[in-house]
Amino acid sequence: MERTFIAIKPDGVQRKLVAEVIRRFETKGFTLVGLKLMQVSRELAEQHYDVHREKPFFAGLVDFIISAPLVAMVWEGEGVVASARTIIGATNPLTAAPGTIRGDLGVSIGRNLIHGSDAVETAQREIALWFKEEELVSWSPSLTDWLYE
Ligand code: IDP
Repeated sequence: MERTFIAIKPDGVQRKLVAEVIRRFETKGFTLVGLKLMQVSRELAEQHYDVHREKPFFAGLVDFIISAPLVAMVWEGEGVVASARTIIGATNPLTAAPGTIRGDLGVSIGRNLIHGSDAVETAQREIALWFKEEELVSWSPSLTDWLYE
């Protein structure tokens, strides 16, 4: 089964949108296998956004990510990496489609509420960066036969 890394960024936590975000992944049919509220270190934030190190928004992004608690999660399911990106919506909430998390709940690219891995390989790297193996729980929800043919 595929897994992806999802983070509810500090703006999502401050705006009390944790339950709203989790609801969207749960009701879709994905399985939560890891969850923690974290005050992120600068080192972890910089490692996570390493590909953006040279971008003009990098410093502000890292400062924002470490400014308040964040919720880190791992979700599992068939095709969950790409599907989670669809559920999350485009990077800029102003142009993100209605029905997506960013499209429904945000207005600013620098406060776009949520992170989701952009590819299967990225998900593997991010899960290993954010979670220890023993923090992830492998389990089969009893609903599985009603979700998958
Ligand atoms: P993604 O989160 O949709 O995958 P990326 O292009 O990987 O988007 O950018 C990572 C994060 O960096 C975005 O979610 C957003 O928080 C921030 N970001 C991207 N572009 C800008 C920008 O132009 N201004 C401010 N922040 C940005």
